[in-house]
Amino acid sequence: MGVEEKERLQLERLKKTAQTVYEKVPFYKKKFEDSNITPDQINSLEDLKKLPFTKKQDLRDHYPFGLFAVDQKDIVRLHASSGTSGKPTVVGYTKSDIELFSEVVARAIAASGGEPGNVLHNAYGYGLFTGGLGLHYGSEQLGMATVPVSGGNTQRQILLIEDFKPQVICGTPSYILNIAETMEKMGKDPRNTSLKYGIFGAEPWSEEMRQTLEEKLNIKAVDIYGLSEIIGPGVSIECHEAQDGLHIADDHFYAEVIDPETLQPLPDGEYGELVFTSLTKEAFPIIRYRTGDIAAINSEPCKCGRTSVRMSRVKGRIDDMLIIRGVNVFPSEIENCLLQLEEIVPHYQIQLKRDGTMDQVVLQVEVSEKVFDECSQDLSHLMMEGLKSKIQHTIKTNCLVSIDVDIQKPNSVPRSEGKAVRVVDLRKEEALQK
Ligand code: DLL
Repeated sequence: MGVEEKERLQLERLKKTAQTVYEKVPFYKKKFEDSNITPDQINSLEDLKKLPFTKKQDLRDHYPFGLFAVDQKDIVRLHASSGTSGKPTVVGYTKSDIELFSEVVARAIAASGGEPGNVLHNAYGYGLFTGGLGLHYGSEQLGMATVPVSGGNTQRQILLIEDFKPQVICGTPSYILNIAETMEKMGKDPRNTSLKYGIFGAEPWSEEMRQTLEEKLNIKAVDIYGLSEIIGPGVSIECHEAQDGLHIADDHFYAEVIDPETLQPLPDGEYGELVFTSLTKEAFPIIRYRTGDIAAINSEPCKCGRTSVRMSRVKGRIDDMLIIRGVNVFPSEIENCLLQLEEIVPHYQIQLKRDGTMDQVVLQVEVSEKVFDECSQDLSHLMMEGLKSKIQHTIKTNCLVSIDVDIQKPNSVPRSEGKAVRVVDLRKEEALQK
């Protein structure tokens, strides 16, 4: 769709959404009144900036169904994301929302390289998480034979990949890496499967991790992004043609980037917090939702021909950003460094500890089997000290932070079957033990 035509459509849909939430959801009516705005004052896309933001806490405060804009009888599906603290955030879908969800995911799979008639191996978790069912409905909508394997039971996944011969695989990048490594351990070559394309997301991952997965599995891998509050997966995806930024389904989800401190919109290309407004959802329309995710947007045309606005890879969540002696760093930036070193494997965990009154950040990494054998399976060898300073040096050079490194033997860092846990805060536990 041409940009002007798209903007006309976005405005028409925005006006309707603003009107609906004002009439149907008391929370929005009050928010609009507090900001002295009525829906009829929305006359351009610029006017969106007059509308108040919505935050995760607002969803929690109205748990479970308080922000729904339709009668309970029109809801056909509920999903929820597990909150790290307290109650989960719940989202609802009408029949037409499920059609929209399927449509945007079908488009996403097509952008990734999948085609009607292909087989899709879906290793995203099925359940309250939107990943499994989201990819499932989209894949069926596109006309693919969908294998609803979900996460876990890795050896059986490998058997199904060998026997069903899927062209497309999807799952979190950390779990797909786990599958590829398990294949290697079983003496199978992961480059020799039927797979051609991978659709990986639901957690931050780095460009280096893409290269690792593409090489290990002999596929083309794209990044898919989404969050349950907006719909689930399919909010945006890279195209396999360019692999250069994620195309936002912006006829349905309008994106902004703001400075998380001043809340002012940022221009194209500048990193800040992603904010989305749904334009067509019925059950759970959402206005200016602050995602907590850090990325930049870009309105330049893409070489694939799609006219949608693109977003960069998500660097991470604001909550996961580490501040080490005043320097900000995201786990995905540390991952980038680790993947440059062939002595270690790309499984890692960052532990936050307390040493007296000082916060301590310890990076747990794992040596490769090869290095482990070379040092006679003894990690205390001098060589390990050399490796430790090499890792520290790489991180210092690339991320400008000094970090403690704890080198472990193979298979000691927990493997992921869904979203990987990259940062573990041990400070509270330590305080309790004292
Ligand atoms: O993770 C939806 C999804 C499923 C996306 C499958 C992609 C594939 P939630 O569980 O609500 O929904 O978690 C949303 O996960 O705010 C980001 O912080 C993070 N996230 C999702 N995709 C990416 C990505 C699903 N590609 C939260 N890169 C979001 C980085 C991502 N972070």
